Amino acid sequence: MFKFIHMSDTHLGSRMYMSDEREQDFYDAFQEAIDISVREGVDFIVHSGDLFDTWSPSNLALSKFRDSALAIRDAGIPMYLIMGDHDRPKRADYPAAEIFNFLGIRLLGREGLETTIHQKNGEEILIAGISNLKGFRRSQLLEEYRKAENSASGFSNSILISHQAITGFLYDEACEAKPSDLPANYSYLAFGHVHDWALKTDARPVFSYAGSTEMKSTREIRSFIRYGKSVNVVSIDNGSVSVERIPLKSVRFQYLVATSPGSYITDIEEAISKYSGRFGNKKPIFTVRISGTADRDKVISDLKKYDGIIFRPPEIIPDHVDVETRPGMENMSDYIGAYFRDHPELSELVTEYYRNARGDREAAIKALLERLGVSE
Ligand SMILES: [Mn+2]
Repeated sequence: MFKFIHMSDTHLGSRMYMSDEREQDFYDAFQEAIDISVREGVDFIVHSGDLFDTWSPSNLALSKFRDSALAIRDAGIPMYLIMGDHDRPKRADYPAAEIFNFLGIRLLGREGLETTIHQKNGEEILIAGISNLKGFRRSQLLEEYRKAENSASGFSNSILISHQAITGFLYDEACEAKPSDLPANYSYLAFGHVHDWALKTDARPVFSYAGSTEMKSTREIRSFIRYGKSVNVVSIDNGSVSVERIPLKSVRFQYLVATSPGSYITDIEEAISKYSGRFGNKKPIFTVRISGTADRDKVISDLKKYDGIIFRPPEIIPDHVDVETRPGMENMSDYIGAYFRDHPELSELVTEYYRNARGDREAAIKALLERLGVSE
C-alpha cells in the first residue's frame, strides 16, 4: 500500500497586484500542503508542475522552497515533480527545482517521458513523469503518452504525472489532448495546469487535477466558492485507488460580485453576510464587476467604507460589450496572444518580456538589449 499527496500549481513567488501580502499567500498555502504531507505520514509527494511561478524564481521564492524541502527530507518524504509551462527554463538554463535534488526533490521528464520506481517493504510503484510540452515540443505529447502506456505494463501500482490541458476541463481552444489519448493502464493520473480541482473516479485510471493551491486569476473564484482549494491524499493498494481531499485553510477568500450599477452595494452586503464565516484570518479580496454605466470614482469611494475587505479596482463593463465573448482565459500570455493574434512573433516577444521581467524595468531593458544583440 502506498500513500501520497498529490499537489499542483503552487506558483511560488507569484506576486499579484505587486503585493507582498499576495506573494506570502502562495507561500502560506504551499507550507500548509507540506505540513499536511508530514502530518499524514505519506510515502512521497507528487507535484504536477508550476512549482514556481516563473522559470527564474526570486531568491525569496527559492529559500521558501528550500525550507519546505528540508522539512520533508527530515520527515523522509521524497518529492517527485515535473515542470509546468511556468517553470520550464527558457534557452539553456537549468530548472530551479533541480537545484534541490540533493534533498530528495526528483524532477522527472525534462525532455519527454521519464520513469522511476519507488519501493517500500518489497512493494513497488511506477512513477512516470512528462514535463509540460508546448510550443514546438507539443507534437511530441501523444507519442510520450504512448511510451508511458508501454512503461506501465506489468506494474500493478502506477502513477503518471503530466501538466497539460485535457479536453473537458478547460475551454476547447486551449486543450492539448483528449481523455482517450491518455494511457489507460495507470492506477492514477496526476495532472496539473488546470487550476480548478477535478476528480474522476468513475473509470480507470482515476484522473485528477489537484488544482492550484492559491488563486492566480478571478476565473478560479467560481470553483473556489464551490469546492475550496485542496490537496489530494491518494492511497494505492494493488492497483485500487482511493482519494481524499484535504482542504487548505490558509487560502485567502476571494469573491466575484457580478452586479449592476444600481445594486452593487446590496450585492456586496449580501455576499459579506453569506460568506463571512469563510473569511478566516486574512482580509478577503472582492472583485466587483459592474455591467452597465457607472461612475468609477463614486464606486471606489463607496467601496472604501468596507475596511475589512480588499477590493480590486472595480471592473466596469459598458452594456454594448457582450460579457460572454470576453476572453475567458487563464493568464496574461493568453490575453497577449489574443491581442496580437495576427502576429504570433510579436505575441511571443511580448510574452517573453512579461514573464522574464516580472515588473522589473531594468531586467526588461537588459533582456531587450540582449535580444537585439546589444550587450553592455
Ligand atoms: Mn499553473
